[in-house]
Amino acid sequence: MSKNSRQFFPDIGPIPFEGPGTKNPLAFQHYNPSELVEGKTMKDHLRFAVVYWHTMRGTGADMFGWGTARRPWNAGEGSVKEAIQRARAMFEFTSKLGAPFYCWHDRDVAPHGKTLAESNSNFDAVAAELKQLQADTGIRLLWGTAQNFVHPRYMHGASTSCNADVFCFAAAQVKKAMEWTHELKGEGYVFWGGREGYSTLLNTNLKREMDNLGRFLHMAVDYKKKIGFKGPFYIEPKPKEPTKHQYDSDAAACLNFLREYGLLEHFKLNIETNHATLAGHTMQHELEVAGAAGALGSIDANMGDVMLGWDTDQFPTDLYLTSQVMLSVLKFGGFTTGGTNFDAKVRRESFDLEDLFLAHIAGMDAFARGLKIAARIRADGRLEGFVKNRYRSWDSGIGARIEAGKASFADCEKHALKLGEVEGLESGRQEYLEALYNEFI
Ligand code: XLS
Ligand code: NI
Ligand code: NI
Repeated sequence: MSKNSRQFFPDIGPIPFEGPGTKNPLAFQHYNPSELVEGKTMKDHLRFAVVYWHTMRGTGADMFGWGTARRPWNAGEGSVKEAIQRARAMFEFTSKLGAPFYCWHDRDVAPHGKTLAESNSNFDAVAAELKQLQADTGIRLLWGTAQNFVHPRYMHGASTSCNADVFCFAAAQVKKAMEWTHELKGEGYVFWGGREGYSTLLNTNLKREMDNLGRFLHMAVDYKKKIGFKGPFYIEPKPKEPTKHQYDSDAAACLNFLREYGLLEHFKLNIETNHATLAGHTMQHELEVAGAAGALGSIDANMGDVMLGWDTDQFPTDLYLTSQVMLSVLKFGGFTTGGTNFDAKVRRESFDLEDLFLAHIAGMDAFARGLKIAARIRADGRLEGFVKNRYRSWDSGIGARIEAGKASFADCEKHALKLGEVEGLESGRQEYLEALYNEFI
C-alpha cells in the first residue's frame, strides 16, 4: 500500500494463523500457508483467490430489497476516481487476508462508459492502478473475464445473440479483457456464458447460436496466439440463471461442445459448486468428469442451499464438500494454473465490513481442513485400496485382454460360456465406506 493511501479496514490487521481452538474470530484455525501437506505448502495447494464482483461490488441487494452492505468504497458515483479507490480497498483486503490471488470481470473493475471507447479508457485507467497494486503487494491475477451479461445490449445473448452487432461488442470486450489479463500476468482467462442460452426455443435458432459461440471462441484462441498469452482458457459450466438453458450447462456438455467445435486442446474447465448442484450434480461429480478428460483447470469455491433453487453463492463451510473437492483435486495432480476462487458472497444480513473477513476466513479454514482430511484419507489408503480391489478382475485374464483392446465379442462369449455363471460379485459396501469417510471428518 502506498503510504498516503486511505485505509478501508483500519481496525483489522493481517489475519494470523493461530491454530485450532483459538477464540480469535479474525485468525485462521487451519489455514497455515507454510504448512506442508503431501510435501507442498497449503498456500501452493489451495491458491486462494478473492473475487472483485461479490467482495467489492456486492451490495446485499435482492429482488425485494435495496442493498444492505456497508461499503465505504461504494459511494455510488460510478466514476473512475471511485473505482481506483475501490481497487485500493480490494488490495488492502486481499493482503490482510493473505490470499495470493484475485479475479475480475472488466466491468467490476471500471465503470461502463457511454461508448465502447469510453469503457475501454475507463478500464485502462483502473487496470493501470491494478498493475501498480499487484507490484506493491505481490498479489497476482488468477484469471480475468469479460462481463458480457449486465448491459441491456446482451439481453438476447453476447456471442449467441440474434444480432451480429452485439457479437462484435462482445468480441471487443473479450479482446480488451484478454489484453489486460495478459498485461497483468493473469494465470488464465475465463468464459462464463452468462447470457449464452435461451429463454424460449420459439424464437431461437439453437444451431446457429451454438455455431456462433464456437466461432467466437476460435477468434479468442486466434487472438490469444496473436498477443502471446500463454495461460489456459477456462469454460465455467452453469445450466441456467439467468437464462432458462445455458449452452455451457455442465462439464460433460462443455467437453462435448469443445470437442465438436475443435476447441478441446485450448480449454480446461472452471468448476463451481453451486453451478454443479443447479445442474443436478454434485461438485465432486463435475470435478471427476473434468478430471477424467484431463480438463480440470480451476474451481469457483462456494456452495448453495439445498432448500433454494438458485445460485446463492454462499461461502463454502461444509467439510464433506471441501474434503471431497480436495480429494479430486489431489487425485488429478493438484492445481497448476488454477486455484480456489471464492466466487461467494456474504448474506444480505451479514452487512458489516468485518463479515467480509469472517466469511473468507470460514471458507479458507474449511478448505484447509478439507485438504488435511483428503491427505489423511489418501495416507490411510483404505478407500483407495477398496476401489482398486473392486476392479481387480480387469487387472488380469479376460479383463486385461479387453482393456488392452485384444478381445472381441466372440472372445467374451467363449469366456461366458465356459463360466456358466458369474460367481465373483461382491458387496459395494456403501454404508461401510460412508462410515469410513466419517472417521476422518
Ligand atoms: C455466475 C458466475 C460468474 C463467473 C464469472 O454465476 O459464477 O461469477 O464466475 O463470470
Ligand atoms: Ni463463478
Ligand atoms: Ni455462480
